[in-house]
Amino acid sequence: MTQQGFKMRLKPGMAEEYKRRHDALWPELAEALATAGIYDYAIFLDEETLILFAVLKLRSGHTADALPQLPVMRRWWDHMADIMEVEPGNRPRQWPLQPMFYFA
Ligand code: RM4
Repeated sequence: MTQQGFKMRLKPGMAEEYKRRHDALWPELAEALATAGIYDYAIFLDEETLILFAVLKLRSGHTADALPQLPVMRRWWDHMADIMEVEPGNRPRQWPLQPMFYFA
């Protein structure tokens, strides 16, 4: 297992909508994430800066690097592009975070 933390950024005024869309996460996307070896995936919002802090776990042998090629991932990113900061192509802008502490 490895753990990964990264941040993304929400557009102003979109917190409720972001939460609403993730509460209704598409089952086919949940399946794609699980099949890629992702679990224990959480996203928190810092309301002051609009930073979305994400933390997830990856099973050994995971295929998370191939997720951006999946049509369902692309569709989800298109669906989210109006409420998050995204790169050209609608992938969310993402900044890696350094692990500093872990208590199991
Ligand atoms: C986020 C963003 C991420 C995705 C999660 C499920 O808003 O689109 O890329 O992993 O949703």
